[in-house]
Amino acid sequence: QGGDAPHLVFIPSAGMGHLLPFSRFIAALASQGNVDISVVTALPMVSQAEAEHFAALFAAFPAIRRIDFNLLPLDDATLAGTDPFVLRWESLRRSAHLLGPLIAGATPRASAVVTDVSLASQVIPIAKKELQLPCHILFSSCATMLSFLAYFPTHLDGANADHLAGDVDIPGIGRIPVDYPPNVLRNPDSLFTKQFIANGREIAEADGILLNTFDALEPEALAALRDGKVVPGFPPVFAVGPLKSTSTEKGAVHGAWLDEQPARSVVYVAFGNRNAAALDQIREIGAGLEASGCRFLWVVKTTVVDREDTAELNNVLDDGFLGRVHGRGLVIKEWVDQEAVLRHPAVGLYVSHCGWNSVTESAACGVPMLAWPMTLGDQRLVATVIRSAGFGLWLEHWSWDRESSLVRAAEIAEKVKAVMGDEAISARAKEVGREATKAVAPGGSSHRSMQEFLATLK
Ligand code: BUP
Repeated sequence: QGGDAPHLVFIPSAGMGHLLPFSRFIAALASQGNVDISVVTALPMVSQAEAEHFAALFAAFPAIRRIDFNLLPLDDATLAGTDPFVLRWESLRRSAHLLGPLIAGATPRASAVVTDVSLASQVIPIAKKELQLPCHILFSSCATMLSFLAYFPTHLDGANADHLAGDVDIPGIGRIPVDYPPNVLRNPDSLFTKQFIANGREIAEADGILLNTFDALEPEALAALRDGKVVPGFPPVFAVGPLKSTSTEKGAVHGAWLDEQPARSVVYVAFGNRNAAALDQIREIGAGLEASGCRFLWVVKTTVVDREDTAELNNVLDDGFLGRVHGRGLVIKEWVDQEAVLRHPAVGLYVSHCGWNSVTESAACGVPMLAWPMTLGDQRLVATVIRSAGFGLWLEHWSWDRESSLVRAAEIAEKVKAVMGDEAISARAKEVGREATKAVAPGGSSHRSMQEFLATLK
């Protein structure tokens, strides 16, 4: 670029759910031109999927600069057993002081920093005080979750508490039952809780928050944030979604098989990148899909980090399952091009773990959802968005906790059939899909938000 083009330095974090909005936003900016882009890259990446994904992005956009970031070793025995992605966030956070000099040395001089929310409390002061640069957050979840994150410290201060212990009343949003936010927040000693509170305290100091959502999907939460009801004086919120997947995103689609299936007849079942299910629950899901009589495309995952996933499908599923469903059900383990799958006219339902990116993809493609969130992260709060927007069903008692009871095959079959046959949900999903398309088209709410964000860089 050069000349007067602003130079944005992006600081993504770990986990595909966090990386994808970055690469999609970066690709959108790079394609429209007139912005210089650098990406801080912490190496090595945690998962194979991440490593391949970023290599493809840099290959597709050679003008994007890569700023290698060598993390300090994380020698801390107290962290043994921590989720590998949360551990990586901690590693980034503890090395964050090295970012100041790295970004200061960037040429041309950086005009603004865009960081992942998991690093907010470390990076905002570095960008603003040390580097005198505006600092934006690219938030990887929904506006509802952003409201919770931003308000939670105020709630704790009022309750004189250091962890989640009851319902949380968010001004402008309403009452959030205690079992909706990330379950781990009940533990004051968990690393995630400490990071979450620190980031929540700092986030209002950011210069802007970029969100992969759109006005018609979360009207109340966006209005509450923008009106300063959640946190007075909250920074501008730019809802720029749904962010489009990029040409660099590769994966299986099984298009030939999908092409042979009738319109809206296939149930797509996938529980995200980091949600390994227990074997007995996997078998109930299989039996449920079989009993539903529906066609299905099911992505099975048995480990948290993909490099370690060596289990053979035959050992995971019931004896004879693959033979019995042959032709009407596909069971795969590989990385799929999820948006291409959801966009296929044969797909009529997405049974999902409710990762936010996945929900925005389903919304964009007008595909109804059967929400089956975990209690670990933002997924139950995300499920509330599907419910309020009306394009899916969430059965709150469906759990993934190893200690709670299994969701049995018969109930899975019944609900899959029910949502597949629900015309109101299907019509609403199509409407949400149309609203998504309108939002990103010229003159749409997300398109305008993007222009407003770019105007702040001038
Ligand atoms: Br798995 C898988 N192909 O095979 P979320 C995921 N994805 O394209 P997550 C694929 O990864 P958290 C696959 O489309 C979505 O954009 C999917 O992000 C894509 O959930 C992304 O949905 C996954 O936000 O993250 O990764 O479980 O647990 O943080 O919600």
